[in-house]
Amino acid sequence: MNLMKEGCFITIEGTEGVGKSTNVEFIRQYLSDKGIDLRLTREPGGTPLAEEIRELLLQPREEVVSDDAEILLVFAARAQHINQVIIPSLQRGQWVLSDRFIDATFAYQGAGRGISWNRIQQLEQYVLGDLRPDLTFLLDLPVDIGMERAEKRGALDRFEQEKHDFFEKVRQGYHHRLRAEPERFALIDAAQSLDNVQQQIAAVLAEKLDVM
Ligand code: Z5A
Repeated sequence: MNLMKEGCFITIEGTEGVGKSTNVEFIRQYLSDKGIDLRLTREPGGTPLAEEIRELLLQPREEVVSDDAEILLVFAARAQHINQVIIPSLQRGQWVLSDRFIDATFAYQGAGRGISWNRIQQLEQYVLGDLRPDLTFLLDLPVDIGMERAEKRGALDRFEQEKHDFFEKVRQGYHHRLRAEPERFALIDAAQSLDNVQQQIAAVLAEKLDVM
């Protein structure tokens, strides 16, 4: 795939309840105030077909979902999302902000479920080609606090029903990604007050806008 992109591709990641949705809205507002044309999207999802796959993935069910089926559904949704939304938007010069992307797969399916990173890299190469985020916010929070915040929201989806140990592995998976590519990540301590979190996010975005 020949990726001639004009816009900037930002992703936001973290374990559950870290405040991604809350801060996606903050980033949208911040960039809109700076006159940036932004396409907001999410994974799994972002197109009608990919949103249907999201439903399949999140729905609690009695049948055991194999790790291979899970990761292939994640990448099927992603292939659709990349082709229909992310690449066309970037090529038009829009910025794209995705609530989760490829790092979530290394964290959840890799560190969490135990699928080898080598296997995930093969799928990454096949589905993403040269596409990678330009900037990734990693909101980091002790697992217990995130689980508490998520539980307050009501019914838990298939991932949210996982236990503490699973999310601990996911959190470590994200830190592994951060250590491998520190220049792409902005690590934000999500246990701080929302004001402090958003001040840090704004500072990172201001720097990004400065160099563009
Ligand atoms: N998944 C996967 O396995 N593999 C993949 O490749 C991808 C995804 C892409 C759905 O993701 C699931 O898909 C996800 C992994 C899997 N499952 N899990 N877990 P999702 O992003 O839709 O689901 P989520 O992680 O549960 O995100 P969320 O529900 O949208 O939570 P959030 O966006 O991080 O948090 P929030 O709703 O913004 O905030 C939670 C609460 O905390 C809320 O009441 C806020 O007001 C409050 N909050 C936020 N910030 C603060 C601060 N700083 N202080 C105090 N309170 C705060």
